[in-house]
Amino acid sequence: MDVEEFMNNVIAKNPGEKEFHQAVREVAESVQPVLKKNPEYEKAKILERMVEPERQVIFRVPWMDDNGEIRVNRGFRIEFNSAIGPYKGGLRFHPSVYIGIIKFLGFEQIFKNSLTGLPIGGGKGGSDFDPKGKSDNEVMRFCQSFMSELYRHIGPNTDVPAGDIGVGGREIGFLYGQYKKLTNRFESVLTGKGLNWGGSLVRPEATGYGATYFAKEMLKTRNESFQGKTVVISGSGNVAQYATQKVNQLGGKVVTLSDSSGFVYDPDGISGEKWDFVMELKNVKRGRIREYAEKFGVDYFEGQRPWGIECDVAMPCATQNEISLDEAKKLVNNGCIAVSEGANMPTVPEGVDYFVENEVLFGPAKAANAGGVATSGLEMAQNHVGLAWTFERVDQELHQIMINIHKNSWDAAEKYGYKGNLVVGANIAGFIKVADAMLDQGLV
Ligand code: NDP
Ligand code: 2IT
Repeated sequence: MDVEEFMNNVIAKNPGEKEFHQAVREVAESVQPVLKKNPEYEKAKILERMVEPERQVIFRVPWMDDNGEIRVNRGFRIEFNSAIGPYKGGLRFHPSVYIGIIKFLGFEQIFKNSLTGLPIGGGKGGSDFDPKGKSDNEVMRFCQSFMSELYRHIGPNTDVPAGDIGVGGREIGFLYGQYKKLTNRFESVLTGKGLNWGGSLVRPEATGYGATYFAKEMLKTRNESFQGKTVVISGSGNVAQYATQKVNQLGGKVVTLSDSSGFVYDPDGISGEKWDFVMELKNVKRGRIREYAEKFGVDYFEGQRPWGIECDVAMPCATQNEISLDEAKKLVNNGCIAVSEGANMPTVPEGVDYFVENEVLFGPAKAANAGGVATSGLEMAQNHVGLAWTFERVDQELHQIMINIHKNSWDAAEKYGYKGNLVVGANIAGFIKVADAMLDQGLV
């Protein structure tokens, strides 16, 4: 297959969706050796079919703010691929959301979910709604309006949304309440639910823990561990918070956290009561990370990202394209040996290439952050049998899934002549399972 020609078609058909183009190009390039070896995939136009979502829903979300003013947002749910299971993927509420963001996330989700080894297809949704500065009541009214349309498109065996940026426990609660009111059904239609109403232990921790377990596996291949390592983390939301906790537990020291306004640098490490402060600040007070620097008397860098700080391991846990090529170079120059992507597509393509060329242990998002959706799969499994597993059991399953993802990605890379390249390995391992399922199911 000629990748340039393929990409020209994708770009012509999906104009202006640059994040989607970026995600598709990486997969298309990675799977070329597989297509060469297995002409049946090309003959069945598997890749051409994969880049076309099975269904895309775009809808109006009107709601009333606390001043009685009417606001209108746009809602999305893209049901990308159901070859191996019901559509599964998060909802993102952020002002930057447009169709190109939801499509890149939904496309990535297909391969990520495949890597988990669980029967879940790929989907994603969200809205350009900005939860920042909104009251709990405003968030509730928005979520109720959003679900008033979404409910007719989802279901426990059809499509099961969860959280992403701007959608956490609070939002999942309001969404679930409205779904239940509209359908009169208490069922596993969302994950990330509260523990009292069908949620799973470890789901809040899962993405951050998983990305850290993945980094641990990468470090092992060089007889290294987190013990005594300095770790730079971006973001201070769900993924960053629990990556920080797990790094601390494994003997590492996390020296930075950030939000969209800037980053804090705490050379003594963010742990213990300092970590508790972040949890309260971000999840209850919904404040800014700058307040951490004020509270503990450390440096705050307004408008900057943390990649210039010296570290052994970097974990981008905020958003897409948050590590530029220059920042990748800075990290390598400063001695960074491993990068584990907690966020989705946080490194620009040139940065990914630079890490790989310089033999940095690089865990691409669809492998490294798959622990979140994997644990969502475990939440669904518990819901289906009406049980709630212990923390230890879920954590063990999550840990084993991350070990398997690392091994399967490693093995696939080696098999196709890209030893050590987990970008190629994860794309290939994720792709083959979905491609084979599509072949089995005929032209649908
Ligand atoms: P949260 O909303 O809990 O936190 C997001 C964090 O990233 C905040 O600190 C936020 O800062 C920062 N951030 C968001 N957008 C930007 C931006 N444009 N520029 C700079 N900083 C930004 O989200 P999560 O922690 O859940 O998600 C973080 C990343 O992890 C995302 O890429 C998400 O897709 C990915 N992910 C999440 C999973 C999950 O289970 N939650 C699973 C797998 C991946 P601010 O508050 O200032 O906006
Ligand atoms: O990007 C992701 O994998 C998520 N936001 C989690 C999706 C899920 O269904 O748990």
